[in-house]
Amino acid sequence: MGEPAFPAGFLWGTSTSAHQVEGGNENNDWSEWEKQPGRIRDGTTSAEACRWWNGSAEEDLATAASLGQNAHRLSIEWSRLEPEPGRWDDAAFARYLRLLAEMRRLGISAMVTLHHVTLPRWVAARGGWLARDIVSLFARYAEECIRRLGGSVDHWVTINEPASVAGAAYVSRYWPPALGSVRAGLRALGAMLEAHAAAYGAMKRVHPAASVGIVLSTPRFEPARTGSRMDTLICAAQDWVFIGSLLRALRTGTLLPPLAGPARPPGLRRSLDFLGANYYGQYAVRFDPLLHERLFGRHVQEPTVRAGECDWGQISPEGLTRQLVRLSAMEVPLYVTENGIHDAADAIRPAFLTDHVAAVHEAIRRGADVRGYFHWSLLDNFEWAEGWQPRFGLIEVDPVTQKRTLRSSAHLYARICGSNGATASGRERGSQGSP
Ligand code: IFM
Repeated sequence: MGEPAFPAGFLWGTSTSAHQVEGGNENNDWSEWEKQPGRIRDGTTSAEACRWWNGSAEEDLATAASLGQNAHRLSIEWSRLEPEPGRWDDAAFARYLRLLAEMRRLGISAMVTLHHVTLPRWVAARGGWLARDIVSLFARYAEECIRRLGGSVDHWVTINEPASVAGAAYVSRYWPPALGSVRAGLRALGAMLEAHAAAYGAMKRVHPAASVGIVLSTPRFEPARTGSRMDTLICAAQDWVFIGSLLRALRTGTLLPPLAGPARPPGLRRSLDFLGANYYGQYAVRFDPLLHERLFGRHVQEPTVRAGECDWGQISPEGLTRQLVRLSAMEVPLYVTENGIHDAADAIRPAFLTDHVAAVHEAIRRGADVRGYFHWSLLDNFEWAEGWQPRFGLIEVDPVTQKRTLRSSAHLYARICGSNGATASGRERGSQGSP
């Protein structure tokens, strides 16, 4: 197999999130939302999801370990841990502790996200990310989590994809609370950055050596028409609102327009020990004077895969390399915390997987300090407003029977993990795409 292609100790894993896999979450904003007619495109609900809360997590992670994965990124469910303001649920903490202990036994490093899309109902009732006291509530929750689970977690993520949540839930009406207001979205985004900083500070006070970061969605935006000044301008504006302004805020501690909130949220400057990048593809942005809620930019690329309103962009491994090189300016270790494609037939995924791992390798070659790659997802799960139709898993799941079937890509990824990436790096690409 030759020299390992990636740095020693590289994390090879997969990602999931609590609401998407646990099942039986009845106390968060999505549990109510997904039951309302028309909210979920295929009419499904998360229901039992993948039954991770009731024991399947350990079995699925044992499969992951047997496939050579040495890391997993999961999220914990705030509504289970703090079902009412200030009341901590010991049994829920114990459940996560059992899971984390099993991961350690299996040799799987744990990256744990505190907030991945859902909010407890009681937080949502106060206004969610617009609630007056959301920053202190989130910091208190983060502090309790690190106190109780800190010894079992290798990396903490405060918030997953703040800009996606602000966009889908506050600017659009695609996720709850469906406010449909650009202003609310920008306030929610500012609040998430403020809450991240407060959580970071609270966690470091408990465990100064803890590794705490944030995960951003980092699609690539490109002007649709070369030479069009308007496309170029709007493209830069979308990139700024979705990615650039967040990077800048995290680096300098200052919220610049259009982000709303205090100009310098306490503790925001350099409040990250690592940065996670979720990357699915590239958007071609075309000026459209009527599309104000999308900053006058329509995405006109031919999507490789689309589900309903959700378009993960055009496949572009090169875009991942470029984003990782760009993110290096943050001067912290980087992780690809999500990357994947919904492809029930597993026809596109093998080449997608190999090419994106190779793209990470190329970024490292160009100087990016990338320490791990987490494929989205280990197994099919509940894809929010799109329901169960998009299938992102290396493992196929029948949500009714709960039967698991390994897709070819699961075996391909096992070879990548087992060779520390050599089978997908530039040097040994002979079998590219073949399962
Ligand atoms: O399933 C989602 C995940 O929850 C957040 N990032 C994108 C994934 C695929 O859409």
